[in-house]
Amino acid sequence: MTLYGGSLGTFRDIYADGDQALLKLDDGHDVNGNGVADYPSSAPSNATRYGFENFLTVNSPGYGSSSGNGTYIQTVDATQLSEGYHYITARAWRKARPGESEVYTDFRRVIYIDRLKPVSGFDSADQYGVADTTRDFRFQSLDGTANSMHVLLNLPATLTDSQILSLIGISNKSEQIDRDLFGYIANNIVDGNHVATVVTYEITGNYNIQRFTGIRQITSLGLGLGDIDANNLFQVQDVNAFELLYLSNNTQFAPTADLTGDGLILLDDLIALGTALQTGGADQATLDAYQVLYNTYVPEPGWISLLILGGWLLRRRRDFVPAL
Ligand SMILES: [Ca+2]
Ligand SMILES: [Ca+2]
Ligand SMILES: [Ca+2]
Ligand SMILES: [Ca+2]
Repeated sequence: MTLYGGSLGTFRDIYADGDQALLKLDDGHDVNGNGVADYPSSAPSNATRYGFENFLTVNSPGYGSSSGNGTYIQTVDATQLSEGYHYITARAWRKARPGESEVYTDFRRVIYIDRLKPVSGFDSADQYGVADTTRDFRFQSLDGTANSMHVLLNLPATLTDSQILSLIGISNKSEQIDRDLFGYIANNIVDGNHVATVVTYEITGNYNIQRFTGIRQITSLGLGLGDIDANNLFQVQDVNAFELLYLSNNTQFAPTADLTGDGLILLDDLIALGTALQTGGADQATLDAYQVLYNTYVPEPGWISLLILGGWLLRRRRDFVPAL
């Protein structure tokens, strides 16, 4: 309702009363949930209503009411809205006399929907600059809600969320490259299967911790999988270093020891290490050390199954090569 004050007192111009109000979400969305776009035509005659929706919860125009005040309410099922920012426009029209052009006023609000954790996805890990050991680990905000991202490389799998959050700092903060793309540049990347723990934040402070495994990087630092200490040699000390990692029960991690690329150091990595050392041309001392490792940790097959398979009792040859 519009009131005009003056020396003659106050009078009401009923043609200034609201006559209709409509609602629009973003660029047009079935915000009233009736299953249709209420004003789908973009024809010139419909141009000011295109993409708008009727208020269905309460739709009480001011024109013709005793007070002149209109009330419009729409209950919206927010579970049907995507994560992040949405733009609401309520448009109210004045009652127009015949032949008058439309007069309306917009009322705008920005809302933020945050029901879910912000989800990121691995994008790429390409060389950055001239050094082949410098890589740019890039991650994309898949729901478009990330406003910052931290990338922590090669953390062991057993860290708790609170332990990971305690490591968040400027040294692992990524750069925002594009609207939904973040990059983290790291030096001295060894040849191996890297793991990135990504902590994504959105503007509400809601966060998500994701672990991306098996990010294979081929670099000049180390011979790759099995060269645990990345000194460009396969040696007995690699076998010893692997054993320590294996025995840590994933409280430690090294990209050179995760032969399977699952972010864990497990028995299948220990078994695969033999092939890596053999094909990598490890010397006999190293292969002998590996044989001891294999004999120590790879369980012998059960006697019963041997009986069934072989028909006689024979201890399995404890040579790692045929088992591969
Ligand atoms: Ca609708
Ligand atoms: Ca969210
Ligand atoms: Ca080595
Ligand atoms: Ca593994």
